[in-house]
Amino acid sequence: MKPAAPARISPPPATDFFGTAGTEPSHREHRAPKVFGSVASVADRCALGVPCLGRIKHGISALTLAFALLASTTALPAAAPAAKPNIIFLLADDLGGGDLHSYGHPYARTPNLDSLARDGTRILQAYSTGSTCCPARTGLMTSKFPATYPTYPANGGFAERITITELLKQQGYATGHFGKWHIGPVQQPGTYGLDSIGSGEEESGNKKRGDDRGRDAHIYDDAIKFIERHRGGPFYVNVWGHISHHPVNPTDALVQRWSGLKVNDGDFPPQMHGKFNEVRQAGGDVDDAMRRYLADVESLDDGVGRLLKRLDQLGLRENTIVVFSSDQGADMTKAGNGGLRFNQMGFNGPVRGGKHTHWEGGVRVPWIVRWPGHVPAGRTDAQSVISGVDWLPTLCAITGTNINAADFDGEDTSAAWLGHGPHVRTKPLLWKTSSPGSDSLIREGPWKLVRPTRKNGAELALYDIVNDPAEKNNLVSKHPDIVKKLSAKVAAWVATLPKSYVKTDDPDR
Ligand SMILES: [Ca+2]
Repeated sequence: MKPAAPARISPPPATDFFGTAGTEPSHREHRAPKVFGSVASVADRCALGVPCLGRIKHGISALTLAFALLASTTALPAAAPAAKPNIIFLLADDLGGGDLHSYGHPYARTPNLDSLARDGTRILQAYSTGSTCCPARTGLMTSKFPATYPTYPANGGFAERITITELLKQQGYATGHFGKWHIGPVQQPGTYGLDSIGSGEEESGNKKRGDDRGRDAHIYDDAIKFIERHRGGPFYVNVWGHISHHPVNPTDALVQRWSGLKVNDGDFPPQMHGKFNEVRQAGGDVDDAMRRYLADVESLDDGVGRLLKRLDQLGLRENTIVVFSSDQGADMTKAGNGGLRFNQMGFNGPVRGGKHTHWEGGVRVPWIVRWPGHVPAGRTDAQSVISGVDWLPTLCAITGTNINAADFDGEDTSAAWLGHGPHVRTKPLLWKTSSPGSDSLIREGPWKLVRPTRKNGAELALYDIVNDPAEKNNLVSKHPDIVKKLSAKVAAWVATLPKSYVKTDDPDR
């Protein structure tokens, strides 16, 4: 049994989730990412796992490179095709952007997720495609913005749109999905090209809450078994847990690990003080609420640790891409219809808003990618702006899966993953909930424009996210030219969207 947490834990590493985000370069500083089977340079092909004459370092002379190329084609037998990398996607549910120790939480214990960050790269400006569960997962699976679907995908599925799992299935991948679903009415093997689908919503609730390993432990059990079955690879697996979605109610044994914790408001920025005050004013106990929340998160980290350990035991560490993220920002204590949710202590960092909002606190998410020997270890990328819609095209580039880029809303960000340089977007990020009258938003370069509808009476807003991630300063009057340009872009996008949406009773829409 782990010792109880001390009242105060040593300060976390430098908090740079939002604090040091740099400006996006004004031009593309890196070469276009290369893919399997393309005319990639030797260095790029090494980086992507293609066999080559050792890892060729930067700075190699042209003559040496030419010799190496000549040798590889004339003096040596043809190399066997490279083993395509396995892919494991660990997705938390409603986990805040500041909820990990490595993202600056003053108390959280997340050593296994922190090890992923230490052994891989964190991309700090990572976005969800929606501020709730299904819209966020829709962007990840299909590389289409959720507002492009006339029927809410949780109800109607992805219709004719292709998914990343179908594409990888066609490439010979074994495909699995374990945990939360929320992406369609049919959840059985074969859906979206998935060979194996584990327990979903119906298994997620009270049935599994008695497990002293945490409510997601069974999901990690199933994912580990899938990995064992397909250890010969290649495999792709979604491990989509329920932590830290409401209700947060871990077992007493888990909470006991945090018995010494007392919350000091000063350890958090003012954004969290509002949550604390709401709970206190309603007669709640912030210390108790925080202990329960952190116990829930710690049990997620335990599950990640078990999976990573098994990966090592199976000898799969080197050829497996592991990505960790959250579907959107942490929930607010007042969200939903059930009154105040004392235990929703998720921390979004020093920004505004949370789940159900399009403030940075609602759509900015952690993004960690580990791929030993390919993705730089211990690196923080503060400049690239990436999104859930980029998941599909990025993996297609890495696995040599041909797609027509114009069919998708995202773009290939593999160069940023591989450390070739910051990703510079050619397509803007766009948000809108599936309602004709809802606000629409765009992120392009450092700018985020909020275009309100007449209905809600909200104001047109322009924020410089790089310098003002907390969205405090509305710059509409200062930059009318940018407002005009971005307003036109987002209006043109809205004009392409469905004029009406099939109604859904999903409270999470
Ligand atoms: Ca969620």
